[in-house]
Amino acid sequence: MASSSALSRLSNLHNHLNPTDSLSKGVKLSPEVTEALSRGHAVVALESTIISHGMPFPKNLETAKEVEAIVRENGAVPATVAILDGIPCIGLSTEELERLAKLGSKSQKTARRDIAHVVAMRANGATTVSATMFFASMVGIPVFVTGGIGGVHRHGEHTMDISSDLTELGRTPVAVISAGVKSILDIPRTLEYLETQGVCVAAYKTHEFPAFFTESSGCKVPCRVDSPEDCARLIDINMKLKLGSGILISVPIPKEHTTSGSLIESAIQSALKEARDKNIVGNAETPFLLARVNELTGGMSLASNIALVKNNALVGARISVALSQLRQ
Ligand code: PSU
Ligand code: MN
Repeated sequence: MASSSALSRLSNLHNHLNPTDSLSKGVKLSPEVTEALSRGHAVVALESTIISHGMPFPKNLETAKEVEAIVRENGAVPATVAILDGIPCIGLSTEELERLAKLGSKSQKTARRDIAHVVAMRANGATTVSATMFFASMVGIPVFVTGGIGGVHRHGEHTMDISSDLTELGRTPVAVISAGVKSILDIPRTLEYLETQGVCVAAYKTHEFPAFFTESSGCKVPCRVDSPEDCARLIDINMKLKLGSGILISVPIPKEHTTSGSLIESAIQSALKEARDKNIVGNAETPFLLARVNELTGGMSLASNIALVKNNALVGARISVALSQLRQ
């Protein structure tokens, strides 16, 4: 009988694509990502909507570069995902990253439902969590770092505005490292929805689900993890059992960077009211709320946002390294 490490090597090989495979699948991998995947080294996928629609230029570019640097310093290769001129790219060059950051909201916010359209139009698309998970899974990258994921919007029980990030987590075996869900959303309903989708929701060094700008949401999580190795084991078992669903690993914002909860809450309330008054709905709502909350908090929310993304990159890179060691 083959040993379990031989089995995991086999399944690794199966997951890895060479450049010819990737072109035949209609995606382009950067040379660095191709090399890392073929050697079984740690790779961390990164989304691009956070760059194009989540932060203003030039802070977005600066942050994207710093996040990639943190991933590298911690032993993994960053693979930022975006669609450029209709080609899904996994791993961007500095020029490509700059192009995307400058395009900002002129690029199309691309969730799973938008992928075929953006590619068919040979357009530029910034991938959300759902689309990034799709591409990461396609090429065998099991770890993906972001700031916050989408969720069930407030009043979602009436509008049915539920981010496709949640259904993607139910159908794609990628671990998403995030700081939880912003309280612009309905956090308890988001967790209920993830349970229905069969998603393993874990919290890092805590029993509580974090609320992005603050460490606590008042909601407990079913699974606590205390180290990168704990997370790596969870991801490895999820893959070996072929559960097929994703894992949400929520990492609370570091204490020193939390924005005052009451300041954020009042900014969120004003921004939500404005969105309703201006009838801003659908995929425009999240970028609108992010920008308004930042204006209303005098830039404090952006500073917190950047700090937590960097912290997630650090944790995510360590998880990815622990996972590649486990699968050696
Ligand atoms: N939440 C954030 N920052 C972001 C997003 C969400 O704090 O940049 C982006 C992510 O790309 C996420 C997307 O996948 O918004 C969700 O959008 P929607 O709510 O339209 O599904
Ligand atoms: Mn939506």
